Amino acid sequence: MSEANRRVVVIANRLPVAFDETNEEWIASPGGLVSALTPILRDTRGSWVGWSGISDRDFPAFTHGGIKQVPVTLSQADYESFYLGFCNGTLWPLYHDAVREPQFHRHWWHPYRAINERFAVVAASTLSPSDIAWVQDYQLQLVPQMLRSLARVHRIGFYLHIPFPPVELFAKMPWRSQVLEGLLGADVLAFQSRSSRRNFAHSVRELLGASGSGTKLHWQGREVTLQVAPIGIDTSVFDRLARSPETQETVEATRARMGAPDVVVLGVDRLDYTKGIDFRMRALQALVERRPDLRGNVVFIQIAVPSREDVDHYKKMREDIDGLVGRINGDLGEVGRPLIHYLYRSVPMHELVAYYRAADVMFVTPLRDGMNLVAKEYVATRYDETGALILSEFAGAAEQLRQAHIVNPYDLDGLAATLEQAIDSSKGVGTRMRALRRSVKSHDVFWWADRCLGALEL
Ligand code: ADQ
Repeated sequence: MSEANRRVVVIANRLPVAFDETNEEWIASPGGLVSALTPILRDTRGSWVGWSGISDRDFPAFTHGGIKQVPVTLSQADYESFYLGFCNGTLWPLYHDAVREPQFHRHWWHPYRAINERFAVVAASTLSPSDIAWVQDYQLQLVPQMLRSLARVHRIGFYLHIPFPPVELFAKMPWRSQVLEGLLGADVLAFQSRSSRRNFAHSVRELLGASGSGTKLHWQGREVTLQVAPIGIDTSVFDRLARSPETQETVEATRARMGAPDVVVLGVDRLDYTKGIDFRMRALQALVERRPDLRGNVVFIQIAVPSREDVDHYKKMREDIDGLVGRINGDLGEVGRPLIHYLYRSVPMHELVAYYRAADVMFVTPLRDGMNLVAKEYVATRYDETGALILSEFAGAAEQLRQAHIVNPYDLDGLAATLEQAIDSSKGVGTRMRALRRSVKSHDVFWWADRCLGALEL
């Protein structure tokens, strides 16, 4: 079979479509990953295996957007133990530097294994020997090895969207060997950053005794390639929306509604304890306390998308942020002019772009992040090369966006000083933003997909 004909089968926790139960129809879930993979899957007659997002409901395979969609069924109990439990109560905190205590429960691990097996069985039923199987992310780390024993395929790839932790942390997990062996079923394992690849190679050498370098491991008579492939965004979508007259009107109206402040600082995140939202708010508070002249002239907008609200750590986080916003506004706001404008909701993309355009300073302070696409989206909207990006050194994006104001989010004084500097420098056209834009454009999501699938010999 010629290379151009090789089918790509993506295996991910979620399908790229969501089921609308009111109208009983499938709706495409927008996003850079989906826009990059859709043409490839369509051209190769590929398919996508994933959960529908609706528990306790079986859906037959169907075609949407020219792609065969193969749903995997999860019950409510599966969702709780597999997704909320092992994925987001164990793996998520462990892989993010254990900034919250990871919970190790056997009654979460067993469903994790069983559901990985379910995904592998469904995927195997749609795979042929010349296909590329491309498994996505931490929810499905056992699938590569399971697929290897269930199906004959051309190549198996795995992409980790979140960081891989240092061996000292990873080693705490009681099921560390099973997870590593699961991943090593892949021919190519790709990571967001050099540090994640390095951590993985160390873990495999130390905990399983595998041999090899940081880029090629030898395991059970096979060679496993370790790749660094930082994910990007579809920059053209952000650029087009940023330049539209409607966006400009929204920007002006938004700034006017806030009392035409001199400087707008913005944070945009899923409400997650890894994103450092509380740290950035405290830094803002410290700066405004030290510089009373900024009161009334600087505003901070925080937009937080609700996320994993059924997990305890997330409930607590929401209460903490609510309290912090109230306290800071109580201390430093004026009637009609709060220092912090806080929206707890998802906003449509055109509105998000208007906020990016309204922001003189983008404040991105994760305590640990695989990549952080928000930083790249902000840069992609700054077509006039204005604006300043503050970026945590612990985001994968910091390996690429060296021209940002790089910060340690734990260092409150440093954060406040950098915020002050960014506020002062944000109005002019900057060589920093020019360099950032070059990097974001040249390493977009299409570059990323080519790099990953190229290594899998598409
Ligand atoms: P996330 O942790 O979700 O992704 P991020 O990369 O920043 O983090 O992506 C968030 C996405 O959600 C962005 O596209 C952003 O525009 C959108 N978003 C955020 N707040 C929003 C709001 N209020 N309304 C609407 N949209 C909002 C995981 C990893 C990251 C990695 C990505 C991709 O944790 O490290 O970069 O996957 O691999």
